[in-house]
Amino acid sequence: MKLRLILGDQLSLTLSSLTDLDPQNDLLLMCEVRSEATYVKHHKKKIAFVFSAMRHFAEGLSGKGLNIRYVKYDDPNNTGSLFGEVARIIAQNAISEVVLTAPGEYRLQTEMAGWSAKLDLPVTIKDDNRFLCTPTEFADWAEGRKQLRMEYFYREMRRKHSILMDQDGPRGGQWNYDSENRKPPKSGLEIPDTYHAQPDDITQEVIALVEAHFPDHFGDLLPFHFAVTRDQALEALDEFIAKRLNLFGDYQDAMIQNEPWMYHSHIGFYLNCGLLTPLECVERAEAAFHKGTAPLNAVEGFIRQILGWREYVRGIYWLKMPDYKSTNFLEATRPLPDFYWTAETQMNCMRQCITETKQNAYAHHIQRLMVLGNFALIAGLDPDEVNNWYLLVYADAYEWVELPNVTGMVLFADGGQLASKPYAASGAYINKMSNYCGSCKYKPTVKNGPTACPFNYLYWDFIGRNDGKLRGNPRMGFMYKSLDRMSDEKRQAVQDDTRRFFTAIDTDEKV
Ligand code: FAD
Ligand code: DLZ
Ligand code: SF4
Repeated sequence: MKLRLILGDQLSLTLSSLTDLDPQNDLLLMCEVRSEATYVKHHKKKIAFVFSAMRHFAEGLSGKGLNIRYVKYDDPNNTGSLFGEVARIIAQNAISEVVLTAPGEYRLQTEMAGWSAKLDLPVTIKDDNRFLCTPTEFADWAEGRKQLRMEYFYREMRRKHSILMDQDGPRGGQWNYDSENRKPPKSGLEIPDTYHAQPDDITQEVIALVEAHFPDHFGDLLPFHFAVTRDQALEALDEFIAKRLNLFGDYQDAMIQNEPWMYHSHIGFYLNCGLLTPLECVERAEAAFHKGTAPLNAVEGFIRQILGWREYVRGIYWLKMPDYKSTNFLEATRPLPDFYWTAETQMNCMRQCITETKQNAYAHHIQRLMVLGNFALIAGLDPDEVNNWYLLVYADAYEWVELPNVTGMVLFADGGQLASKPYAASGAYINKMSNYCGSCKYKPTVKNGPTACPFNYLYWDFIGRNDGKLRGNPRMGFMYKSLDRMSDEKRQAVQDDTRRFFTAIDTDEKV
């Protein structure tokens, strides 16, 4: 009898560890364990989502007549770790081999590599077949390239999977329509609400469990409306394609006060735990283009995120781990300010994005990158603390996708292996792409002094502080020319404002 362990982010019937399943003899194991729920203190909503989706998936397997053992979090015999649960079930059954699909995080992969010796049994770890590019294929693509730019990887993926192709060339003549996808928000947009599932008895039970066992974890548990089954996740995907995809491209980078969901898809949670597959999302979006219900800039933009960015960051993760986790090219050491947890700040953009993160375990890409991430970059926050925050606050966060986005894209801590230059920006960018500044104590047009937008002086302090590391970057030349032209008085004002701002944070003053 083989034991097949299914992890909480492996909720797919097509999983590689299930392909040669012997339904009569094999035993399946799923377990809610303390080690996975607390290796970072995940957002309450994320734990509720994963546990509820796991329970629904197990119920589906059991309905198919499969022999599944499901260990609940509050089972008195629960040992609290994946290994403990595997060892416990082996002690009770005649297991000849353990089979599983490779986990999504390096820490677990390393741990599992030692299981066979500890269990004195063969442990077969199969490649995760739910991605469109394996780590080996990515390493082959990366071999010998000086720069690993997403755009070239993406073009190969388009060709390989024949997505949005016209014979050999890209549909519409261009590979990338990003330049059409940067419209600032305008008033009067009617933004459809995100998908709302009705919590059933299983979800209600899980919500009570999370409330009882994780009271000190970050975030609001209620309201809870995520999809927790594959059918619901497909409904959420179809709703996005019918109601929001048409404007996804235009407003991809836009931010509006009290509009956390915008025209994004909100399917990252479902993709990353296996309820949806990347190819079906891409194909449904492409079909909308062919039907004429969504324009090319929107469909290409959406497809690029999944076929391009998602696969690319995973490739980078497995190529660069474990060293990637400890990189700190800019030698940033400032602790994460308390307002990342409390949202108590007068910077309205930060307050909005943190409050929404707390409520929804979600923020869209530009909020993560150009507000929360931009601040972390220009304030010089410690990469370990920033990574810890991003890994625990979002319901779609797993290290394979979170780490390259934070360490590479946001913090430039990898020295430019992923991004060609830091995504640093002053208040002018946030003011252009959002309506946050209108309700802020600070003024985006004021550069120095107590009413100045902190992003303005922090930006120039960041450029000056990292002169030795960034001046040589060809894409930063323009910024260093501006810095060189800056008067001594202006430089001094930037330094004074920055010092005052950091002192205020260090002394728990509200900034
Ligand atoms: P949409 O905007 O509708 O995009 C569709 C899908 O494309 C997403 O669901 C996602 O699967 C994929 N995608 C888009 N951008 C990226 C990207 N940069 N990297 C990988 N996949 C992408 N994404 C995660 O899935 N988990 C994370 O932990 C995560 N952390 C991030 C941290 C930072 C600092 C930044 C800048 C980005 C992060 N992203 C992460 C990428 C992106 O922000 C989210 O995938 C997206 O916001 C999820 O919302 P959505 O489903 O509405 O996405
Ligand atoms: C995220 C998560 C949580 C909160 N809980 C569990 C769990 O109790 N049992 C489990 O098998 N998986 C869980 N997961 C998902 C794992 O953390 C995920 O499989 C690894 O991080 C690898 O990607
Ligand atoms: Fe954010 Fe500055 Fe605008 Fe305030 S003024 S919302 S701090 S960008």
